[in-house]
Amino acid sequence: MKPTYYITTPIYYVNDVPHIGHAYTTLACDVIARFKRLDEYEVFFLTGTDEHGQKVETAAKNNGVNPKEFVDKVSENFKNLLNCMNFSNDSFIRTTEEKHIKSCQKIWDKLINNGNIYLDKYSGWYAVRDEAFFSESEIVDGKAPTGAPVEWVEEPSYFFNLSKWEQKLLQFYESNKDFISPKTRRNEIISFVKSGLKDLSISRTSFSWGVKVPNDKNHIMYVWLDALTNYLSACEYSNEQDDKVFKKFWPADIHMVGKDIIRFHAVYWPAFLMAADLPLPKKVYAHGWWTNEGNKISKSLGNVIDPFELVNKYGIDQIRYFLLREVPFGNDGDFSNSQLINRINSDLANSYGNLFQRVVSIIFKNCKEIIPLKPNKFDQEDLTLINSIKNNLDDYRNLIDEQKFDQYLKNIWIVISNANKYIDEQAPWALKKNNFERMEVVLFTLVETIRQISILLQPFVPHTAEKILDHIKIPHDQRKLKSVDFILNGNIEISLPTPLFPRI
Ligand code: ME8
Repeated sequence: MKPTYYITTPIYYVNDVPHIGHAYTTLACDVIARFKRLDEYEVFFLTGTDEHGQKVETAAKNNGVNPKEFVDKVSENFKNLLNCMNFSNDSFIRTTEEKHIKSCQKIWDKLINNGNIYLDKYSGWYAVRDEAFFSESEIVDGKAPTGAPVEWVEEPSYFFNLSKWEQKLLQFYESNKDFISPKTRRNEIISFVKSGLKDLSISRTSFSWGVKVPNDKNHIMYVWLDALTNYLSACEYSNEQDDKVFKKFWPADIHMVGKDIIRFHAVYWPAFLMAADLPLPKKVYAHGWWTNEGNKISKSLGNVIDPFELVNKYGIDQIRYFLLREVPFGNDGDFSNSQLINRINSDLANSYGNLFQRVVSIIFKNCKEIIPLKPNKFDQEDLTLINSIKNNLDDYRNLIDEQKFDQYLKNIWIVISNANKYIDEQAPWALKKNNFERMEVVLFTLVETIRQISILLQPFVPHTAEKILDHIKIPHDQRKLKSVDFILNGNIEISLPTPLFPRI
């Protein structure tokens, strides 16, 4: 039986259109999901939309439609982003779906039956933009610490006894060192929990766009309890008849989020799960924040980066590569058009694209359009190149497990650059006249190296890697990670390729 791997993105609020930040998180998950599939895991890759709460209700009102009509429409924009970026999610959850509503009510019942929910009254600050409660001491110049405007809320509310879970959470972080990644986030969360947790208001009565609290018509669930539960709903937590899927995939291997929502995922979520007697996810990874040419990305500044436009202008694989290569994952990054163009021209067109183009053209011209047969004997420099990926597969596995995408790509680009140097040094065009056999060994070595590189690049630049592997006629069942270990047979007829990455 294959090992399983469950990976999730945040579910995005449908108050607005998708932007580059949403595309970035889902892209990181897509790369991991694709890599794990290549490594023969059974993957469940989930994304979706967060459709309840005051923020969405207000957005619907501002658009003059009822919330259901509004969420149906905006949720489509997020679905369209999947195609646009070539994402390979296995499921798309919407929090207005029946099975999700049932899940929320099931976890609520579990929490209340376990004695972790009580009825009281909330009075304090609430920021609709963050959908979060803030204590008096957190308010800075009349605003939430995130800069969001706050309003005073006073209403009856159910509370979750978060304070009771403080020590258990700290123990859990202590015995699961990778649960919160990267390390800086872990430290931040531990000191937040150590500073003392207050019980959490988990229902609202002043508006109605949410999941109804079981047995109390006046309350709807706090949107974050509702939203976090999506990770259970999608793997059939509420399916009482059949728990196979839930047993197979829960707990999730990784919840990928932005650093803005780490507290909800690394504090509230594990506390809810412990209180409901459910197993905890293995990892929460909070990545950094993109700015646009130095400025915070925001609708009011009019500088939102539209992923649909970028892909139309530069190409899907180009954008996928740039986003994960340019900034070490976990760090904040600044989006700049000139950097994007540099990366496309230097890394993709001049290095990877050119390597493939040169090798195939030389074979086309000098070997009667046929990739030479596997030679019986290699020189040391041929083997060094051929083994540079093959001998390091576990390093690539680790880099994906540690979410070090830029390092993974840097390592591959070292091989690409070595392969380009090897062509110059071996000069196969010169060998043609005096050592035809050696020329064939050199060209074979290069195609074999391109094969391995392209297998490993499939998760990042799926269209391009597919084009190359198709071009050198690698069968689909030989494109797995373990296929890197085979060696090409050669004797394959090829045509002249068109450039993979047009220079900009
Ligand atoms: O918070 N840079 O949804 P949301 C990088 N519904 N990533 C960014 C980004 C930026 N400038 N802007 C957004 C919510 N993101 C809740 C989540 S989960 C149970 C509920 C990404 O639409 C990043 O992943 O505000 C961030 O955490 C997420 O979008 C916030 O999306």
